[in-house]
Parts: sequence; structure tokens; C-alpha cells
Amino acid sequence: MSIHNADIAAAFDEIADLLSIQGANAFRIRAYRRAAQNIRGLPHQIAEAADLAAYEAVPGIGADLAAKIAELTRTGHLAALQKLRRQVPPGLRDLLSLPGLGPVRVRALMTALKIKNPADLRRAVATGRLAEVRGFGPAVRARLEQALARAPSEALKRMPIAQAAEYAEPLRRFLAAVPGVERAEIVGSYRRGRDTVGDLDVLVCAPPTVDPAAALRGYSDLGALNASGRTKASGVLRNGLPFDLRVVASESFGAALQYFTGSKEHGIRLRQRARARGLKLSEYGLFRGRRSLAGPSERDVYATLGLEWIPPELREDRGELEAAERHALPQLLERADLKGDLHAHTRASDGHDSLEDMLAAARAAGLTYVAITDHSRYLGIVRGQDAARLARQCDAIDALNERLRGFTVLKGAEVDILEDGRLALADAALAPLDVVVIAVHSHFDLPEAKQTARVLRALERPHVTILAHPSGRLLGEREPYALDFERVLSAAHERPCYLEVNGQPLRLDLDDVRVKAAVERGVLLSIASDAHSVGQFANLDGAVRQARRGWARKADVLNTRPIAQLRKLLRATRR
Ligand code: DGT
Ligand code: CA
Ligand code: CA
Repeated sequence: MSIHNADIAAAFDEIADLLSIQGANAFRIRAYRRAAQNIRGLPHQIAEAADLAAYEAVPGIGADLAAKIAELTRTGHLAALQKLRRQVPPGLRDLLSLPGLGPVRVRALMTALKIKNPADLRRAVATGRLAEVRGFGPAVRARLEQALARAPSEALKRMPIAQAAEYAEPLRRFLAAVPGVERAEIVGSYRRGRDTVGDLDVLVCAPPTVDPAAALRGYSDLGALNASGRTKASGVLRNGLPFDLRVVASESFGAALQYFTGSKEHGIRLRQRARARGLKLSEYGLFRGRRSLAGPSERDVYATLGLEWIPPELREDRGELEAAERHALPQLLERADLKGDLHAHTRASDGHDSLEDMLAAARAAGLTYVAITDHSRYLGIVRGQDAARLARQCDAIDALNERLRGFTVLKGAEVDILEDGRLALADAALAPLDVVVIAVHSHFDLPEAKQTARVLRALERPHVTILAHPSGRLLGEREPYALDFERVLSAAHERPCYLEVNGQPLRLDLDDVRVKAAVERGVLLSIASDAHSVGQFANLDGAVRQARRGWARKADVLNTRPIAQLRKLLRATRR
């Protein structure tokens, strides 16, 4: 491993940046900066020096920094830097890479306007709020606007699908309404329902007389249009999301839909299959020689290749082609299959609305039961309930159920898993509940063995029903914590208890791969909104999409059961 002075200096500068965003001690930050500067100025490669003493001879390098240089030289990594990278949301780090934005300004944006990523910044520029922040005079703002316009895709990485959807659906409707346009679809990872998207791929069906790309120029959500011809254009939307536009004729629409939906891996396998049959598959159609066998319809493309039509969520080359060949694709879960929701909050803890309003909203969302799972009292959650308040809430729910017809409110709680694997509420407090959702809300950075032991220990408690958001990730903000998921899955299977697919837009946790593992193991899933207000039962749509990507069928899901069957499954978890 060859480490250059520039590498060491860059690592120290990054540490200083991240510490500075965190508002760390100024002396500590300056020590890293000065060391970086001195190392950059050295006439020789410091990594070639024989030992720590030689490192310490450089001005500004003490024992601590010398040890870090040694670590970097030996391993190529710095544990301290990796830890900081996990702590500081990637969006803030993306902001740092914009010209004119150092850590001090990033911190100012964060404190004054809660700006956490380039997309937030773009909005603040668009609405003029940036001018309110100290240190952002006209010159700084002008430079930032230029930078944001120039390099949006570098400044912003993958976007959570719910955030992308806010721009994708209006864009699709706009294009579909352009005179002469026959169809417009958002394809790519968006159509596959991936949890995040890199860019939007927009496919438009129109005859040669129509120029949808030209129509786009007047579109209100357009940030910039880069390359543009009649059949191909690319640009970026005002929220920073890049897009590719393709225009095809109707005789190719199905083939193009297939091609640009991807995934790339799925497409490669499909084209191999075509080739093995002496055919050629492209975005223009499926051909034998020059004769087109399929093109207008995506279904026909699959059928002509001897395959069932494959739902886009499955197109990841995870066995779907083999299943489609055997006519053994799963009948995937649908939103309409859900009979209830087993994770929702009221203002008894950190929710926004009353118990009555939440159940009315659940009912309006087409559900027949909802579990109220307010937080237990714990560090992070100020308004969490203790045993006494939980008991009173249970009484209120009992009274409510007396009056309700055709709808059931289940008594529940979302209970913190403490650092040592105990639960934040005593077994006696949990015994009267119908649903006990447990979750990790703290100590995310325990080593894998400890984190796994912690969760396994919690799963041993007598009243546990569901493990909520099992990986703890927050898209763009927090990585999953280190956990041996196989062991958790085995424990859930043996116990039994159930695993949640949390539909909060930044959680979508379990992810698709783990959903599939749970389905294969026969561990039932709870498709959950984790609603904190009446509008958030819409989170169920995202959870369903995620579950479909993990091959989940109606039978794999706990809350597709009518209430009587559900109660049996809930009781089966009791010890
Ligand atoms: P993303 O944008 O990173 O979330 O993921 P995708 O899947 O939307 O990827 P993207 O936007 O690069 O391309 C859209 C689709 O176009 C992709 O899913 C399949 C097709 N495609 C793009 N590039 C290639 C390629 O080099 N080979 C093949 N076979 N297909 C490609
Ligand atoms: Ca894409
Ligand atoms: Ca693309």
C-alpha cells in the first residue's frame, strides 16, 4: 500500500471538516488542519519514514497524529475518520464539496435553515431564504447558485424514492398531456420501486411529428436541460434530480419499456436468452433477422421469450427469470390485501394527532384494525409513556372498542431495546397489550457481536410481537447498524415473532434483500406505516412496494389476516 502525503493531508482535512460541522473543539480542529498543511509542504514522502519518531519530527505532529499516520500507512484506513463519516449525514458532506461552502458555512446553513443536503440548499436558493443566513451575501449566493446549476448530479447522490416521486409524477403528467403524446412512463429504478433512485428515466411514446423535449423547456419544475434532441434529452429537475428522456414510436414502446426499466443485470440475462433462441432483443424490439416478433407490448416481449410477464419490482436478476420460465412467479402482495396496520403513534408520545383521529384515518385508509404503539419512556423520546400512562391509554382503547363497529383498535407499545438488551418497560406492563413492537433507538454503533446479542436478548422477552425497523438505517443519513441478521432471522423463526417492513420514506426497513430472506425462512412480515400523523397511513404504499421487491405474497404478511386470525398469530408469540 502506497500512501502519499496528499492522502494523509486529505484525511486530516476531512477529519477537521467533519469535526467542524459537528461543532467540535476549535483547538482540535486546528491541530488537524495545521498537520495537513505541514504534511502537504514536506519535501519527502512521510510514509517512507522509518518510525513514529520520524513522523513526530514534522511540526504539528504529536503522538496522537503520528499514530494515525502509522495506521493509515499500515491499513489504508483511519478508524476515526470512518466513525466521523458515519456520524455526519452524507448530504452535509456533499454540501462541503460545493465551491464556497466550508464547514463553518455548512454549519450555519444547518442551524439557520435546517439545510442538510444539496436539495435543501437548492430549495433555499429558489425561495430566496438563503439571503436570511449570516455570511451569505450576494457574492457568495451567486457563486453557490452557479455551482448548483453546474454540477447537480455530483452534488447529490441517490434520492429516496418518495422524495423523487414528488417530482416524477407531475413530470409524467406534464409529458402525457403534451399534444400528440400517446404515453409517458417513468421507468428505470423508479418503476422497479427501488428505495432510492440515481436519476429518473422518462419514456415517452409519440409519433415523429411531436417533440416532447421541446415542450419540456417551458416546464415549471425544470432546473436545467442539458443535451436535447427530439428523441433524447437529459437535464435536472429543480430538486436536483437528474433525468434522462427518451422518445420512441409506438411499435417500439414495449421493448423500450422493458429495456429502460432495467435492471441492467436483468436486461443482460434477457438478451442472452434471446440470443440463445437465435433472436435479437434491443430497445427497438425483439427480432428474428429483420422481422419484428414483439415491440409494441412489453408483455409480448416476455411471452415471445417463453416467460411470464415479470413485475418490475422483481427485475433484479435474483431468480425471477428462472421462476418466470417455470410459471412460478410469486403472486405479489398488494396494498388492497392489507387489513390493518400494527404500528402507529398518537400524541400520547411523539405523534401529532389524537387516538380518535388516528383510528378514523386508519379506517379511511381502508383498514379494519390499527395497533396504537406509542413510545415507551426513554432518553430519546421526551413524551414516551411510563407504565401508568400506558395502562390509562389501554383503558381508553377498551372504552373506544366498546363503541366501534367493524373496526378494532389494538393495544400496543413501541418499546425501546436498552443497550444491554433489556426492554424499557417491565414485562408486567406489557402483559395486557395485544401488540408489543420492540426497536433499537440508541447505541447504533455497537460492534456487531454486541448489537446482535442485544437484539437477540430482547427477542427472548415473553411479550414481544414484532421487531420494528430491524436495520435502523435512515436513507442518506444513517447506515444500518452492524447486526448478524441471519441469527436474528433464526431467532424470530424459532420464537416465533414477526419482522417489520417500516414504510417511513427514509426507513423502508427491512430492505428488499432482507425481506426476501425473511420470506424464504417463513418469518411473517408486519407491513407498517409507523404513522405519526393522520396523513402517514400513506406510508403503507412504500412498505408494500418494498415488500414486493422482496418477493412477499399476501400469505407472507401478518396484517393481511382478518382480525380473528391476526389475534391467533399475535397470541402465538406469547410465552
Ligand atoms: P439508478 O438510476 O441508478 O437508480 O438505476 P437505473 O436502473 O434506473 O439505471 P440507469 O438510470 O443508469 O439506467 C436505466 C435503465 O436503462 C437500466 O435500468 C437499464 C438500462 N441501461 C442503462 N445502461 C445500460 C447498459 O449499459 N446496459 C444495459 N443492458 N442496460 C442499460
Ligand atoms: Ca435511473
Ligand atoms: Ca438514467
